[in-house]
Amino acid sequence: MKNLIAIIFTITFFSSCSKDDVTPSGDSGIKSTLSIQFDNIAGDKNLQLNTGSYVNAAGEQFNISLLQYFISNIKVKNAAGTEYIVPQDSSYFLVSEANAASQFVKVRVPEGEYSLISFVLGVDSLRSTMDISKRTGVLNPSGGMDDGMYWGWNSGYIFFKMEGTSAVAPVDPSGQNKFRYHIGGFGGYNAPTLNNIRTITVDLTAGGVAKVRTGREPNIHLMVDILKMFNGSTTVSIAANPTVMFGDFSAKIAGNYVNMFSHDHTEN
Ligand SMILES: [Cu+2]
Repeated sequence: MKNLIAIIFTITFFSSCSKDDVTPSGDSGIKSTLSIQFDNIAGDKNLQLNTGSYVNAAGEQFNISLLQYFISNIKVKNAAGTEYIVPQDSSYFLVSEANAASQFVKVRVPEGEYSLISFVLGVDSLRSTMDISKRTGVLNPSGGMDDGMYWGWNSGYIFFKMEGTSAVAPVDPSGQNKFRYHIGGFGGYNAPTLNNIRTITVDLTAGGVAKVRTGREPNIHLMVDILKMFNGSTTVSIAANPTVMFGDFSAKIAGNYVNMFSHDHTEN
């Protein structure tokens, strides 16, 4: 009996990717939950930390040991062009490949049908410089942020952090051939500096609009292809740039990683 309950729970839990279609209610102003799934992949492969092996456009084979990034400032738009901005205080998320639950970002939006979603990859400059009391939850730099996504007051948050190993990377003190991409830069606090804040807009029309209404939780299933970080307008070579942090080359990586996100489908 216990096994049966476990099976029913498992089916219920994993069936969120195959909901039936139902007619949505009208635009009532009542808010309901919208889920946005960040499904990390590497080309045509599912991303597997440590065990997965991938090859970039430079022909370098590598593994990924860590992948996490901030998603913030979420907005949705319906076909009529009406935009809804999720209240900013409820619009900061840390997506981590090591934490399955974190890959489902949940926001409250008015009931309606949304054909466009946009979000910031990173943390905006205003929030980065706010008093610590306004930077709680995933933004709390001191409260057990063991994921190390904060550099300090002037440099701010690391927006995107990816680490792994590759035979072409130099050997670090731990004896591993490690590469590290820690990308951030919010444009400066006292003086303008590097600004790697990027807004990503995804059209949902082809893959299916999100029908938000009470009692259902539509899920916008996005694919996040980490190979696009290497393969874009700049071909990023691990051998040439094994460690990229707060420096000019990080803008090239940000220029590539804006193209990681694509809409696969929506479960309504
Ligand atoms: Cu899905």
